[in-house]
Amino acid sequence: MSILNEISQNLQIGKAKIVKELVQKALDEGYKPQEILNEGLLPGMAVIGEKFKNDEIYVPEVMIAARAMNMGTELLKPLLASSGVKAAGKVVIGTVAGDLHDIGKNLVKMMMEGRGLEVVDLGVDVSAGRFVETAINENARIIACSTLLTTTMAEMENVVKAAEEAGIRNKISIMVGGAPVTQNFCETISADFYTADAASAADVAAKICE
Ligand code: B1M
Repeated sequence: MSILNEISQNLQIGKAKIVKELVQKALDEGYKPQEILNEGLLPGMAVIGEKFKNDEIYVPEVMIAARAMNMGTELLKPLLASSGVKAAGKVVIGTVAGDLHDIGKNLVKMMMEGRGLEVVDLGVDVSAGRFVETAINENARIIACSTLLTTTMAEMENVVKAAEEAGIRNKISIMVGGAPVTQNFCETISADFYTADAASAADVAAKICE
């Protein structure tokens, strides 16, 4: 079995410590951080997602796998810096109110930091008001909202409205993303940018801050 496969398998059974060791081993063997993420960690999480959907596993198993995923990505964090031009600017990021998923959001944060952006991470279950208040206090250029639940997508529109009400809409770019979000949805709620994955989100954010 290839080491990337081993990472995926161990992630699926929630062996966080082994995942961390294998990620380190893969790095030592010369695998690129992006390769470890895209061909080891993410496919493991995709299997978990499929099993969860089909009621083959339940919340505790998913949480254990998520912890293993986070331990693996933590190790890759300093290495995922892009070779592109460094951008300077501040981003306020969070998962919207009602949603506790943070793996995708953490990846976006990681990639943005890799592009030289300063990222203020508000965590999960973040209200529209808190996104906007923090953006004002931190003088941020971008608000980045993530969501994984169809039921909380509407919260993104509240962020756009809160930015309008606070009078900062023309000074701030609002980025949206997460599994149920689409370009069409982004346009419907009058957000500025939708990206499908963390690396593209970092590319767009870096461009905004150039
Ligand atoms: Co949840 N969950 N979950 N869950 N969970 C999903 C999302 C679900 C699709 C599973 C399913 O049924 N198939 C489903 C949502 C269905 C829907 O809305 N239609 C679901 C559900 C129903 C729930 C609960 C309601 C379950 C319950 O309690 N009965 C509950 C909700 C809790 C809440 O939030 N209030 C719940 C709970 C959980 C756990 C806590 C157990 C755990 C989260 C742990 C954690 O995040 N720390 C969890 C997990 C892990 C998942 C799945 C299995 C995996 C999500 C994940 O981390 N994927 C997920 C199934 C799936 O996605 N297939 C599922 C890996 C991650 C890297 O991908 O976050 O999509 P993702 O990020 C991507 C892109 O979307 C993008 O970049 C990343 C890749 O580069 N991206 C952005 C993300 N944010 C972005 C922002 C951007 C740009 C790109 O710009 C700002």
